[in-house]
Amino acid sequence: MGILNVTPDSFSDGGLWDDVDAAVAHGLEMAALGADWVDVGGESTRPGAARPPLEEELHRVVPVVERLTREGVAVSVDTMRAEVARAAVDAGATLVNDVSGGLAAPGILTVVASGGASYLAMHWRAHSDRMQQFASYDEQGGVVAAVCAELGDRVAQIRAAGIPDDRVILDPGLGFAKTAAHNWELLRSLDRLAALGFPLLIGASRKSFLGSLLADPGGAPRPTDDREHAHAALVALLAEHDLWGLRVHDVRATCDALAVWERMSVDEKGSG
Ligand code: PMM
Repeated sequence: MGILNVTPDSFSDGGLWDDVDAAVAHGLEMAALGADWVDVGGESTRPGAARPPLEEELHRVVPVVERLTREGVAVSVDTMRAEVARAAVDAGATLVNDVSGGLAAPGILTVVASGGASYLAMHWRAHSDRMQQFASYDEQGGVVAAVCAELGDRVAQIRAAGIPDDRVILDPGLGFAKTAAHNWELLRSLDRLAALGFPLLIGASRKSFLGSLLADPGGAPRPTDDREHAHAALVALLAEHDLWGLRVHDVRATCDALAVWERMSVDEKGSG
């Protein structure tokens, strides 16, 4: 899944694609490079981000969804708002990527149920301006147990809204109310997340836990646009987990890493 943030302030690609033509061209490029989905988002969720007004989010997202869909690209919409999900589905999006898993606007579940789209529910605890205050999991038996339990609660709400299980994908939400240590622990525990019984998507691309891993000797994190090699290494390590998807900025680097993994898992006679 290629990331297309049509925002002025996302942490990695903010401001790059806020013109519709540039955004559509980038979406088409990611699809041509091998992205099965292009994920169009009009709200930055980097830590500390303020929310855009509804009208602004609609204005950013809908024309891009419409144009990419018309070009035959499978589009998901990255939104927490029911109104944006509705408009994007009407414009052709077939997947709603809700980082709040329905907590920010419960009405989004009804929109998804009635619109026939699939639903990607991420683990989330609070909006970005205060989410890091909620990065504590000790009382719930640790981050993995808490994320599994809280995603399980989301699944109950999703089912109650009438979205069938075969249209649901789950995501542990790396970096959302999580420290770097929490993210690594979740990545080491994908089998426990998979035991929830739903396909999984992971979004690790260029996130700050990679920046802190690669910090310079003075402790300054590696800049956002220089974390791709580490991400590609992570992709190759994650490949064995049969994930539903990876949400990434660099589609080519991701596909290259997956090609290496795939070739390594085939023996010399060409069988798996
Ligand atoms: N991360 C971001 C935004 N949307 N959606 C899902 N499902 N999973 C994620 O990990 C995720 C997301 C923040 O990253 P960005 O600013 O690069 O889009």
